[in-house]
Amino acid sequence: MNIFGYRNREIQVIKGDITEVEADAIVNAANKYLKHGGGVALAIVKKGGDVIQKESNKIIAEYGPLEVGEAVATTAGNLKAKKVIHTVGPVYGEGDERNKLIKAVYNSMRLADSFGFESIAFPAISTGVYRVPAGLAAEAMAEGIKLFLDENPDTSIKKIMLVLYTSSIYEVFRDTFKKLFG
Ligand code: AR6
Repeated sequence: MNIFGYRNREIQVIKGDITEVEADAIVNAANKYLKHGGGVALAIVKKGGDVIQKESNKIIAEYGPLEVGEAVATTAGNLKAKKVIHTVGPVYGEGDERNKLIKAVYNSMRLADSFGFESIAFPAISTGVYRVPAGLAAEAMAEGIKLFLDENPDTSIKKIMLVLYTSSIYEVFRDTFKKLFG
């Protein structure tokens, strides 16, 4: 584990499975329709229970599909977290990937803050099915965290965790966060 600090907040870069993490909110790398059919989304629904997909369906029925960079919350079902925050990252090649990832991180943190949460855990958004290179995702996610903490110095969030599933993506995030926060 690697621990960094920024504006009196703790940032942890961890290799692991986000469904096992103890955090008030865990973030899901979702699609616009909140159809949790693969990747980290499927792992979250499998362990958290079908109630997560059911609440997701309700959100879509009521509000329509999400925009890239938007974030919404559902129950976390059987997971240790209090909420799952679903955000939509960009597909590599669609354009403006960096800003869209910054927005996804910012909006997820804003939502966690609105619940008064003290901890939030992120996966490497867009680096699986959506094919964004890990270096680009790591830099943009770090920038999103910085921006949120710069603009919201009194946030309830005290701990931000990056939970990376594969060794290669973990190494890229560790090195990038060391460069930017170390
Ligand atoms: N814990 C942490 N990270 C994980 C886990 C886990 N249990 N499982 C996978 N990852 P992806 P995307 C990593 O594809 O690229 C889904 O079908 C994985 O190694 O889950 O944003 C959605 O429903 C990768 O680094 O998300 C969308 O349709 C990272 O999570 C679409 O994929 C993200 O990979 C979203 O694609």
